[in-house]
Amino acid sequence: MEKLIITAAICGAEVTKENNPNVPYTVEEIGREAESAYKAGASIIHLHVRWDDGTPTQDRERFRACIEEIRRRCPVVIIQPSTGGAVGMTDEERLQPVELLPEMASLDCGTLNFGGNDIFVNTETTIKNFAKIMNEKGVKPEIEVFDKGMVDLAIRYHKQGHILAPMHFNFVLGVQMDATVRDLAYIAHSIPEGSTWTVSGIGRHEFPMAAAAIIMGGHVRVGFEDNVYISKGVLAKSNGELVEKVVRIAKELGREIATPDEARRILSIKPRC
Ligand code: KMH
Ligand code: ZN
Repeated sequence: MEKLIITAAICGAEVTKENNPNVPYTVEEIGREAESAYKAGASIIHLHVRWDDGTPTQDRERFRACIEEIRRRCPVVIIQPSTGGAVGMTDEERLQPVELLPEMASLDCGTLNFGGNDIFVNTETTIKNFAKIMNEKGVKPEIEVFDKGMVDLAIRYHKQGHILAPMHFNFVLGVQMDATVRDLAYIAHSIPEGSTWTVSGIGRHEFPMAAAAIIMGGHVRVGFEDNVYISKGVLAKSNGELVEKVVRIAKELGREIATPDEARRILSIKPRC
């Protein structure tokens, strides 16, 4: 089995300091949280950024400042900006961090309900355009799928030449599709041979889905974007604490942790010079 790639989604766009006071907003806080996750064993930082008051933004210069701060603290970690941003943002807003030529970026492969009246819109035109720009710039997409239909859509777009192999999927379970071992097994068996996958279990599903992925040979995402608790009713002190828990589970189950360079090899990411 390959070593385990741990991604830390340190910030997100929806969770706030009211949910957990340790959710980072400022450049310094984002750097601190990325460093805590990296030191604990994360090789990828899935990155959203905020203004100092907590408002989510896809502003290119804010991303630049946060990426520089993360690079200063952990030069080798893989930084994966979000192109999902927050519900309601335009495609142009969302694409801004890709201009900074990160090694990876998220690519959301479908539209879904996002609570209340919110709809997270990803039309066919959006997905194909985002994929085209990422291909042109040599940015490896992490294909975000919230249900099995989005896997099918990604495979269709791959066959049409829009999304390149080897594909790397993130199964976000517990929003639209259930976060059960049955559903994880179903979706993990639906991706093409040679693809890789990670799972993000939302809320209380974070660690059970992590344990399942560790056993199944997949990879794991944790972090405040998905879950703010270290155990039932106990807020996590940092993203690093969430990563440490995954590392402990993996060690108990005999799975080694990948370094960023090992993650680059597993995901076929060409390092930037
Ligand atoms: N905040 C969500 C609307 C991504 O990062 O690509 C979108 C999201 C997915 O978090
Ligand atoms: Zn995200």
